[in-house]
Amino acid sequence: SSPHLRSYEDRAQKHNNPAARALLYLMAKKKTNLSVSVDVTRKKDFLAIIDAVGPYVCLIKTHIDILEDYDPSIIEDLQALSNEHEFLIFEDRKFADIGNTVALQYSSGVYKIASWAHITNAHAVPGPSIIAGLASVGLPLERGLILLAEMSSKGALATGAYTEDAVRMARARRDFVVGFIAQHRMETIGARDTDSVGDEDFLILSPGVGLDAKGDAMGQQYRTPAEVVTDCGCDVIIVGRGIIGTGRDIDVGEVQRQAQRYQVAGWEAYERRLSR
Ligand code: 5BU
Repeated sequence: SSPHLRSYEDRAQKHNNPAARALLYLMAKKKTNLSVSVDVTRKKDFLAIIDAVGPYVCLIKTHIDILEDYDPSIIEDLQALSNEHEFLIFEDRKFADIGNTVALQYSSGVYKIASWAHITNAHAVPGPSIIAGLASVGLPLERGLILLAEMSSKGALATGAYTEDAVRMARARRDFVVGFIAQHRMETIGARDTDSVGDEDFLILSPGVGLDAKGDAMGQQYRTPAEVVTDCGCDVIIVGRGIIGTGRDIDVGEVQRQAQRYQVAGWEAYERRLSR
């Protein structure tokens, strides 16, 4: 049956990719399908938020390049929090170049993303070579890749045939591609042209989740955890401003309360989906 009708625990036991297995295992153990997107520019806020939301999340999503006071010690602190609170790390890097270039961007430069991010993501636009390039670095490190099949922003071009071709690319590299950024499940796409669909288990990670706002002034669109997880069968809810707020000053107590609120909403939506 479709992965979204099975428990995270069952899926963890059967998944072939180590990063996906670890994520599904943590989701079941901590009873959370929440990923917090820590989109802040100061190291102090970044680490304080992660420490506060750590108990409620399965995955911390980063944009490491927006930190103004980045230094390599931030990664050590992030890893210590990841071990303490038991969450995985997802760098939302959205790679989009030829295989040789993305391999360098993933392994090297200032951030050395492959050395600390269990999961990262990529656009499908360059074709299969982008997966080959990233896999050459990530597979030996037991990493997982998420392909962008859809986006949450208004007017996104990743629709229709593009989304279908992204799914086909992923199916050809199920050792490394563990899921999609998408707004729906992808199993029904192109199901006729492959016989591997039956046992495939792609995680659907969905950004654009909010309990209070419907969108922002720059085209972001929000759906509720119930719409995303129960109705559309997505696996992980990604929440940024719904939890960390929009102001310059961070209220860590409020951030923690919101994280707990989204954890409960996401988990209830998952339990409702399984009981349907
Ligand atoms: P928000 O504050 O919950 O709107 O933040 C959403 C985050 O998810 C933000 O870091 C985006 O870069 C990211 N995102 C997204 O919003 N929509 C997408 O389709 C993709 C990523 Br891919």
